[in-house]
Amino acid sequence: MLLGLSTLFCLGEPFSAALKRLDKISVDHIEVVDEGLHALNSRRISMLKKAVLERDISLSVHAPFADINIASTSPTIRYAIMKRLKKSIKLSAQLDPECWVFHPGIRSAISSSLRNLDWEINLKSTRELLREAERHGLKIAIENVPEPFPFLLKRVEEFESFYKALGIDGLNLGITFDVGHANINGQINEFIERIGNKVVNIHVHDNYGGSDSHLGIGFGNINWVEVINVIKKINYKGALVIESMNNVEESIRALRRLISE
Ligand SMILES: [Mn+2]
Repeated sequence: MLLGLSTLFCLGEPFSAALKRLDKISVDHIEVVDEGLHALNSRRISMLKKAVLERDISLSVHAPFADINIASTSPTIRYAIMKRLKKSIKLSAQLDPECWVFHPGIRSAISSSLRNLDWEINLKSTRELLREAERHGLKIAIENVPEPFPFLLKRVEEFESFYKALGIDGLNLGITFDVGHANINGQINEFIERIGNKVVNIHVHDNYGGSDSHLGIGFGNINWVEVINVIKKINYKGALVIESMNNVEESIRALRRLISE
């Protein structure tokens, strides 16, 4: 397993400053968040390519997620969202990342009147992203997201229904398993046991099971020894991407110890 770090914790810093900071942190993998001050463009792609060559690390990209809802029931808004995501896919492909991670859609405010429409649009958008990614030779993965937000895919049962509905298209879609998010609905083991074979990317951060606080590893109530053992059982070879907002250095040390045990 590789030790990875998301740029989420330094998203408030200008991109070049963040890269400089990351240069001093020893990890095997970096997940670049294509958002805000770090939104991908040709200049930032060149800087990242240089860092990859110099440091011999692998990359993944987190798709834009602010104001993004792939299940939007408004055709105009959905058009803008898909345009932004397709731009991210196209730019990310130039980095040849392990995968491109995106969030499932959000339940519509008129969901009760238009039953299942948001669910259907979520499927339609996912298929569209899969086609776009295939055109650019990119592997994509959908992430389990936390309570209490009205996302369509939070629980393992919802993922199972989603994959059933996707049918053959689902074969090319991986899962980013977010351990912190799964802790909030008490399904860490369920995810690994039931859909562990789809997992291509893993996010790690801690919390107390109540809110999605993205704490450092060991700073919440997650039993990391148990988590790493469960992950080892599915023979996962990818990166464990730290998505903590604070105590990043401590998280890296803790995770390094856990992986090597
Ligand atoms: Mn995550």
